[in-house]
Amino acid sequence: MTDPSETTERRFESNPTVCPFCGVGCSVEYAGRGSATGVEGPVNERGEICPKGAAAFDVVDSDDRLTEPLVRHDGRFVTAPWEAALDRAVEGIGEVVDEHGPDAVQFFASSNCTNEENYVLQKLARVLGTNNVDNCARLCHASTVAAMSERLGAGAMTNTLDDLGEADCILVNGANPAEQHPVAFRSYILPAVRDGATLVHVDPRANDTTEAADVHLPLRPGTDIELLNAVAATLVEEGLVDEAFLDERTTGFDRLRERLVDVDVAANAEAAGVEPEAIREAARAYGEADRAAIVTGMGTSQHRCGTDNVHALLNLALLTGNVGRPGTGVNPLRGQNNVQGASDVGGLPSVLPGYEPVTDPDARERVAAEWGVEPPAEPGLTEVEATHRFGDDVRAAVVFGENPAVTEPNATAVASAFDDLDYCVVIDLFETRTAAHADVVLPGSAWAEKCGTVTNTDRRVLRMRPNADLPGNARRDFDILTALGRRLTDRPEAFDYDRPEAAFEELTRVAPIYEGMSYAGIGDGYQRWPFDADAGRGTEVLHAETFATGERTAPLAVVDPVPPADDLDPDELVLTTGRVLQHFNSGALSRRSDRLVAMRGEDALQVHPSDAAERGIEDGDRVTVSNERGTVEVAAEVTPAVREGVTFCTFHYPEPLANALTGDALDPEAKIPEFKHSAVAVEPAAEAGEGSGATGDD
Ligand SMILES: Nc1nc2c(c(=O)[nH]1)N[C@H]1C(S)=C(S)[C@@H](COP(=O)(O)OP(=O)(O)OC[C@H]3O[C@@H](n4cnc5c(=O)[nH]c(N)nc54)[C@H](O)[C@@H]3O)O[C@H]1N2
Ligand SMILES: Nc1nc2c(c(=O)[nH]1)N[C@H]1C(S)=C(S)[C@@H](COP(=O)(O)OP(=O)(O)OC[C@H]3O[C@@H](n4cnc5c(=O)[nH]c(N)nc54)[C@H](O)[C@@H]3O)O[C@H]1N2
Ligand code: SF4
Ligand SMILES: [Mo]
Repeated sequence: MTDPSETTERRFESNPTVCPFCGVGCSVEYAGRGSATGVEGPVNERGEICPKGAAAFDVVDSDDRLTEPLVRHDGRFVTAPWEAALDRAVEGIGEVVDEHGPDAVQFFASSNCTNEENYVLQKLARVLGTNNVDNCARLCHASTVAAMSERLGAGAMTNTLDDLGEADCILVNGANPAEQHPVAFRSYILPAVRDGATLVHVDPRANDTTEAADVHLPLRPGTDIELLNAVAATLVEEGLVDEAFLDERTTGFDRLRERLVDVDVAANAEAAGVEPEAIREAARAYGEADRAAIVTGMGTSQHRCGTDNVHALLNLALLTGNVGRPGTGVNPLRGQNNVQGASDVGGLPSVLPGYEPVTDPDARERVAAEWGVEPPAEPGLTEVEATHRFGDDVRAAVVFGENPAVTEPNATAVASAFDDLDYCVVIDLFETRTAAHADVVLPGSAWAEKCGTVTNTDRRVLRMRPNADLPGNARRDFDILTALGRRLTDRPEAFDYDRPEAAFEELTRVAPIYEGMSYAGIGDGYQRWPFDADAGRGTEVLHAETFATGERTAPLAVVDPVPPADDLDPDELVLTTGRVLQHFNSGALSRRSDRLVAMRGEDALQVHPSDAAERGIEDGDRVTVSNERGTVEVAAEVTPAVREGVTFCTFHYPEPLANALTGDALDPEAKIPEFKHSAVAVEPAAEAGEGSGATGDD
């Protein structure tokens, strides 16, 4: 590849910033010739990065970037000057507000964007008069956050990446960090394993993480509670619980023990489809370790019982006293580079910046003192609830850096629901499938074109710095959002920031967990929340003396199995979906990179050899995958890596679209979708299909 600075007008310069491609938060900068290089940073201390990080500039420099605002004219998009496009957006949204009230508008915040941008977006929603703002943490760790907040008082990683290195046992449940958080895996988890820590991997598929595991429990998707209850029962039965910790730091042990003595480990093992002895081995590894850490991901969280799955995991940590010390805890690895921050700064419908409930009058008053307007007291809609109500009581949407027409479940229905809206504004880098349903599309700024902060998976606020100027007439997201705030609300002065830093300073005044932080304080390093302004440092290990609830004790919970929403016919397979190393989420970014596409071009459906043989399917054959929600065609990858009865594909490609098949069921508490369990029929495709859309639209 030639240096883009030589072939285009755009200017690139090297400034340490944060990789956009996962929540680990590696430091990268422009290295010339269209490439990123790792630079020594707080997380990647030796400058190490993964293949996605190395390809991160391919997105910035893609020819597909939107460079002019688009407005719909006679059903088609035409380019428009900024003023005209902003006027149209404000008029369209304004009309819906006038006619139906502010709760008829849904705001999608962006886990791919900065704290400052998300802070302004949620402020815009709330100053307009609605708490209808959510980000794709809803699709991701909403259930983890719900369970952990309820039991421990905070939904984030209890511990740090650094102190994972001190664990003697690491239980990875429903996560594949070797591919999804590569630097966390290689630089933190793997060294602990090489140092003697036992790695237990609970995942229906064997993947790169499994390769390093001592124990692999290839459970049936959706049976985590059966499996984790059997682990808990073994801990109790074999005396591996921490009596002193149970006495001092927990409540409800007697009740849980009563239930666990009734758990038949062999029966639960059978329900989960694993060997009882493997469950006992995992329980012993975890229970006998001095310091045992849990790492959890989407395999745990993305179920209609996602919150209960996490409750079952939390029981293990509390039963064995593995909370509040280095090398222990429950550690959700977060998704995009700012999914933690988008939530921290209030991009959620039920909490204000810093997780203060919207229902708390004191919290609302504190915010009102800064904004001059009190935010509404009623929690707003979550994003999947909202799309289910498009055209009904939700009449307009502002979608900032999210692609729900590809990434929400039952996406075909979601895409057509967008057409039921009276008005839709999208702010993105590309003409995505979601943008295709918009009235106005505003061209925003990519990760390397912005200044601001992001908060990584272990609660570290890091600075982003521009490495490139903007393509064409694209604008900085921060400027787009503040312009919308000034025009849409009756408090234009509340959106008059001269720079992102001013929004960050305001954030530190309204979000208690960020109080005392500053750009200068972060510098080339980081500041971690909860931040102690007097001591000038953050808390590394949460819940040491008291839990973040303020209590000395946390409750144990009785958790009963919940069947998945889709019933399974005997001739059907369970489809579970997820990710691969070379691609990212909806693919809008990763498919812009020739080098990532060259590493892995098309999607494939993993099918177990015996399921394939039964259906007359051979490796590489085109197959159809169908259920009542849709039918997709894809190539089969016949492999024993998936367990019998289970099939797996990614959601990185618009065709075939995993989310054509996933269902509408939501966790009742966290409202997270059931991405990890759908019943599907798989059969050979009638005739050779067209190639998949690996380079098609988004
Ligand atoms: N390369 C790459 N990295 C990424 C991303 C990406 O798209 N590509 N996306 C980022 C984002 S937004 C996120 S949220 C994280 C997600 O990171 P992960 O949580 O690692 O993501 P997934 O691959 O969705 O799911 C993890 C594992 O859950 C397993 N699983 C499926 N069903 C079940 C089940 O019922 N029980 C259990 N125990 N396991 C199950 C899957 O086989 C899969 O290996 O990754 C981030 N990093
Ligand atoms: N079947 C299935 N579906 C899933 C999942 C699964 O495991 N299985 N996982 C779910 C999870 S965990 C997540 S997080 C979601 C992800 O869902 P999304 O957030 O919808 O997916 P992304 O591909 O990250 O899309 C982000 C959009 O933001 C745009 N964008 C990126 N950076 C910027 C920026 O700086 N500025 C602006 N303005 N736009 C930007 C991109 O072009 C893209 O269109 O998918 C969910 N969907
Ligand atoms: S591990 Fe994550 S943050 Fe680090 S380089 Fe890879 S994708 Fe980027
Ligand atoms: Mo995510």
